[in-house]
Amino acid sequence: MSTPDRLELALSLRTAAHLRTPVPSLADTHSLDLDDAYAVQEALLGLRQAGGERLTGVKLGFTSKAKMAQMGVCEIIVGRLTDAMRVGDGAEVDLSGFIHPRAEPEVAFRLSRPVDPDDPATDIAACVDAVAPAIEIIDSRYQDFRFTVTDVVADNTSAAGYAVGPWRPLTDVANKAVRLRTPQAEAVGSTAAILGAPLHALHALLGICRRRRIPLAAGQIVLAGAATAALPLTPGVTSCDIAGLGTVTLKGR
Ligand code: OOG
Repeated sequence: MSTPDRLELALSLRTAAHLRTPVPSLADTHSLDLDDAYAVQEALLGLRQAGGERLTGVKLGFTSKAKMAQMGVCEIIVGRLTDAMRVGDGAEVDLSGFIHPRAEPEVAFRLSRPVDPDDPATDIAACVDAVAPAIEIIDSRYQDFRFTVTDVVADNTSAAGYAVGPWRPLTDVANKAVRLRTPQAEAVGSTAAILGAPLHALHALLGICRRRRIPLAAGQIVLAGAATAALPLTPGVTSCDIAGLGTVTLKGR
């Protein structure tokens, strides 16, 4: 796929988000491979940066079987987070800014050092200094949240918002109870659902960043992927509680 074609797809996804009008799967009308999809994602990030947004981190998708089963995608993917997506812990979120938002319970890691994915000796866990509970807001720009793996990568892995709770020095976060509560529903699980342990998600991230030339800078955060299926984000308080890490909330209105 040519660079102008990739840019055109990025523009159509950005317009879908701005107008809150979802589009059909790109796979219906384009032959897109994973290289094209990550290039569309990169172009979308470039459009955000041209509008003044700053990259704040990365997120993983489909690191749990619960999410793979919910969406029918079985490949680990990476998307980008920017400061415009950040929601303060406990802050209000205007739901009218989304198409069909969903909430996911996540573990967030903070990078204290830049990570060099090309160095085979890189120990990504040693570059992490803190961990926190987080809620990710996903909002697919595709109709009915229906997409292929290339669609969702192109759409920046449905990234739309995130709230991070209190940071604490990196501790063992394997096999901790996870509870996501919205005003209408609840999902419970364990951090063990995230590739056996959330730290494994960091190793998966390193491999993808190496292949896709995605840089990881000091100060950025990493969302390790949802431990449970996502729940619709509705008006009222949504919370994510992770045993030993604490709670993060946001308030939809
Ligand atoms: C794609 C994003 C998946 C996760 O944590 O697995 C994701 C989607 O389900 O729309 O963020």
